[in-house]
Amino acid sequence: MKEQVLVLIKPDGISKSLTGYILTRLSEAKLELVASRMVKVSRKLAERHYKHLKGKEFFEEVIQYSLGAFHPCKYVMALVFVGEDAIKKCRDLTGATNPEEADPASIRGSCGRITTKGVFENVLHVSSDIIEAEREIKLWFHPEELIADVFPTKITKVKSTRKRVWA
Ligand code: IDP
Ligand code: MG
Repeated sequence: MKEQVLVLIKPDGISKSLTGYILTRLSEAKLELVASRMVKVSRKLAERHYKHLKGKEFFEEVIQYSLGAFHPCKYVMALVFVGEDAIKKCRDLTGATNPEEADPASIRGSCGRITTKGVFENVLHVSSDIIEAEREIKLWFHPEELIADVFPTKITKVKSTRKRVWA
C-alpha cells in the first residue's frame, strides 16, 4: 500500500553529522522525499508529538532530548517520504527503539547509544503506523511545504494573522 511517513533526524543525529549518512541509508527504501524542513522544536510541538508517552517515567527526558537540551545542535530535520510500505521500510532500516537491542546494522544499531543517564539516543523518529503518520505529518508541516498532495486540503480565510516576512 502507498503510504506516507514522517521521519525526524533527532538532535543527536544532527550533532554527530549523520544527516547525509542517514539520508543515504533511507534512500535504500527507494521512496519519494516530498518534504524536508529544519525545525527548532518548541515544547508544545514536542509534547503534542509524543502525547502517547505522557505518564511514562522517561517522558520529560524524551521532551528535553527532542528540544536539543542534551546536544549542541538544538534542532531536528523533519522529512516526509511517500511510497509502497513506506512505514515498514523506514522502520526496518531504522531498527528497534532501544539502540542496544536494535540490529547492529540498522541506523539506530550502528549510530545510537544509551547514555550513562539512561537516555535512549536513537537518532531517528519514524511514524509507527498510517494513523500516526497522518497526525504527525499534519503536526510538523503545512500543506504547501509538501511537494505532493498527500492529504486533502481546503482553502480558508485566515484573518489578522502575524507572519514574519523578508525585511
Ligand atoms: P519508536 O521511536 O521506536 O517508535 P516509541 O515507543 O514511540 O518508540 O518511543 C518514542 C521515543 O521515546 C523513542 O524513540 C525514544 O526516544 C523514547 N523512549 C521510548 N522508550 C524508552 C525507554 O524505555 N527509555 C528511554 N527512552 C525511551
Ligand atoms: Mg513511536
